[in-house]
Amino acid sequence: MSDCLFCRIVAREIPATVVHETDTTLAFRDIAPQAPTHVVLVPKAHAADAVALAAAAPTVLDDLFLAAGEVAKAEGVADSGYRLLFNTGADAGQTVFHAHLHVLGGRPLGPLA
Ligand code: D5M
Repeated sequence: MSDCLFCRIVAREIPATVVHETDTTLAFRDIAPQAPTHVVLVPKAHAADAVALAAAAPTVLDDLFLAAGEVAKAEGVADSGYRLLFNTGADAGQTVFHAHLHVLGGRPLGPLA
């Protein structure tokens, strides 16, 4: 999708700080980090949100979680703990409508709002 921000990052048309890549996923640093570690992981193939991804390509959802574990290890937050988060829809605060898994860590995160 040429008008999708994260498709354009996957296509390397827009720069991002990539920290991990697999055949099906790409992980890059969030442009507005909410924690010392804040990485977003996206499927390379477009899906609007996590539920759409689960319907279209469930194995890629697995790939995202496995990649998130690798990112957490590489970032040094695997032992202390980290948050995995999919915002889904406008009321949840989803602003980019290409499924993405946030990996947040590096400080105590507190309860969800
Ligand atoms: O999360 C969308 C996230 O995407 C939000 O935390 C900012 C991040 N973002 C937006 N543009 C970029 C670029 N260009 N690079 C890296 N990160 C970016 P949401 O769950 O939809 O609110």
